[in-house]
Amino acid sequence: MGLSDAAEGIARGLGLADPVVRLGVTGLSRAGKTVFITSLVANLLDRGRMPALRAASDGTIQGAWLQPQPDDTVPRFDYERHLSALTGPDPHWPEGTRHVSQLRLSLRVRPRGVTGALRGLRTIHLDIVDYPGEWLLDLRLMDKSFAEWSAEVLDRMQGRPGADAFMQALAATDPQKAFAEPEAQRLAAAYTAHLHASRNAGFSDCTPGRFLLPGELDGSPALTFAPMPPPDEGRPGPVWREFQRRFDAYKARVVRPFFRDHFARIDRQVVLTDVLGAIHAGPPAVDDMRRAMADILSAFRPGRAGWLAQILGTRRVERILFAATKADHLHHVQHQRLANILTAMLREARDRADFQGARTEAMAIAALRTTTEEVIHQDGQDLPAVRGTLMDGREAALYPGELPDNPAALIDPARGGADRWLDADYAIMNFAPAPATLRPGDGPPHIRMDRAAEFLIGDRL
Ligand SMILES: Nc1nc2c(ncn2[C@@H]2O[C@H](COP(=O)(O)OP(=O)(O)O)[C@@H](O)[C@H]2O)c(=O)[nH]1
Ligand SMILES: [Mg+2]
Repeated sequence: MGLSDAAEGIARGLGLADPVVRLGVTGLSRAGKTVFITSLVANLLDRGRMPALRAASDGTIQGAWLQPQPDDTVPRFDYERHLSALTGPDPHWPEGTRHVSQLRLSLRVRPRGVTGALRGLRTIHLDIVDYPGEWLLDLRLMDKSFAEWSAEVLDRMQGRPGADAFMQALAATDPQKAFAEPEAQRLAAAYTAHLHASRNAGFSDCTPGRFLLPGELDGSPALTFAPMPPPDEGRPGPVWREFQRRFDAYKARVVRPFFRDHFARIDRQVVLTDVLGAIHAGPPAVDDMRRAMADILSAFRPGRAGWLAQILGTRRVERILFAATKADHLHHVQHQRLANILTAMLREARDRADFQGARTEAMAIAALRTTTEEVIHQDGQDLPAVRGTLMDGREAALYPGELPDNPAALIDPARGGADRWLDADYAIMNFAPAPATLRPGDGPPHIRMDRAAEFLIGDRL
């Protein structure tokens, strides 16, 4: 917490400062966080395409502008660069980001009602915090010992990409030999390679999250360990003991500060999920995503005791939106199905996490719409397709395949690993942002970003 932030907190306590809503935006890497924030901000600055955000359509929002954020040590979300990537003369997707970043958007609003009119305009600050979902999944590490975490991870690893190479590296390690850093690095590298390969194959649940997105911690001891099988006759050798120590350091020095400094201060949260990508990757990836959602939800409702409850105090996230991104890959006739699948996954996650904390909702969105709809004729059938520009510049109308009408058809077999869905053109549907000539007052084209904004912040405006 920066000094200006502390001062602001005190002023707010006295009722002097403008209200602040802190919106967390998370999701696994490539889920669409950067594009979401860029589009949200652009569409709040120019609100022509936000009819379902009531405060925008009824004129409550009189103005919006960016201004310096209160946290001086957190990198600023590079809005201008991302926007010009998406909407500039040569539209392209922004580069990946791998750390926390933040942006403050301030809104000038006209209070509603008779007394409101007497009070004049108010200012509300929207602090948007972008952080990797991988870091949130580290929560599950916190109440586990190194032995418990190792057992769980080694059990889950079977059959996932890169598992064999890691198991070989483990087998080549003599547990009773003296600890040597090169050996630790070899094991950590094999384990990290396995995590990357699993992520690329569509698996969500890959801990420790910083192994995938290390940032400035790359190469540090806290990130140089790997899971190990239980020691022989309960007598841990030197490697095991050092890895246990590093695992504990990772929790204390990496995971905990993230929850304290960033997570604990969030009021509203959007969790972006590439559900279409997971469905395309196959049933195990869907099953894994469902479990990851339960883990994410449990972060928002910690038990009464425990370290996270202590950090959070009385603060709670009030609303959580789960959004299936990239819905512009589907003709709108399939959007409801996508939303139903996400709702079903969320319901399961809620049951599993025993969740009653915040209001939650599930929605299919596209932060940046890259396609138009078209019906194509194929093998005597009319297929609801989408047309867009592929990354190589060619234009194409493609049919991604059909989602099941009943979400259970997709989620239940997921556990057994049965049918496949979205096997048609989905694999080659890699659309580039469409060149856009924005009318004055309009933000970039999207699908349901206005509904997302209404759910997330509408009640505060
Ligand atoms: N078609 C489409 N693709 C998207 C959309 N949002 C994100 N993507 C794709 O997903 C990739 C990752 O998005 P990004 O925002 O960088 O993900 P992040 O890693 O979560 O920040 C982009 O490069 C695009 O290829 C969207 O609204 N529509
Ligand atoms: Mg990003």
